Amino acid sequence: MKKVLVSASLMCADMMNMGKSLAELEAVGTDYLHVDVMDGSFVPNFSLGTDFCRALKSNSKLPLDIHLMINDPLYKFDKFPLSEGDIVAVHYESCVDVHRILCAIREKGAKAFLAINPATPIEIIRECMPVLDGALVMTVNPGFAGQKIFPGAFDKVERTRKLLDTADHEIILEVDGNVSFANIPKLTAAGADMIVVGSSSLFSKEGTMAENMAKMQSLYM
Ligand code: S6P
Ligand code: MG
Repeated sequence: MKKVLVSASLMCADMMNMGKSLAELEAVGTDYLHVDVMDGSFVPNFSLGTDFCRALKSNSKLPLDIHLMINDPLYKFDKFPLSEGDIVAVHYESCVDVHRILCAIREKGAKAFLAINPATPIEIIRECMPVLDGALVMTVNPGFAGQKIFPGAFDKVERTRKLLDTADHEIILEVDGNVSFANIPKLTAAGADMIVVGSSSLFSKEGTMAENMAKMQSLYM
């Protein structure tokens, strides 16, 4: 079976039963806890934050995949509890000095990922590749769960994979947004090696979490 890293989008979990969800996520073999941080300014929504991440650290062994959808992340990212192996993704569209923040994230011992919105050209990734651990290609506009993948997403993922493969070190290609059962084969075939999964797959009401995970794994291409 192809190895694909699974990052579970916690904004799609049952907020009133988070402890139970965390235990289930560990049991089914989730690789990362995806934490969507929204400030109501960079995106038109509010979501999870620093205290939530601290609570995750005390209640789960899984590493965090912190997706910062906020303005001025350079002055805010280190308010999050970070351990070796955690990921911090910052948006190109939110940073004046992208290179500086990617280096600062690495200095804290975390992995630096650069996120880009659907309308942002992939070429901006090239200059950052020497200091990148991963690229996060948004397959929906950020802000909400339950959206539909944007036309052209599969082609964009394929082009990004080709670009990342020219780097002199391994760079993970993460995709986020409507990573549904129907879209997983196309996204993994296009070169995604890390998927953010939410309401349209891992947390789908169609099955239990274990059933959904098994179905996802059978769809990797
Ligand atoms: C969107 C956010 C995402 C969503 C995830 C939800 O702004 O960054 O991480 O939570 O995409 O999954 P789904 O299957 O509902 O699109
Ligand atoms: Mg996200």
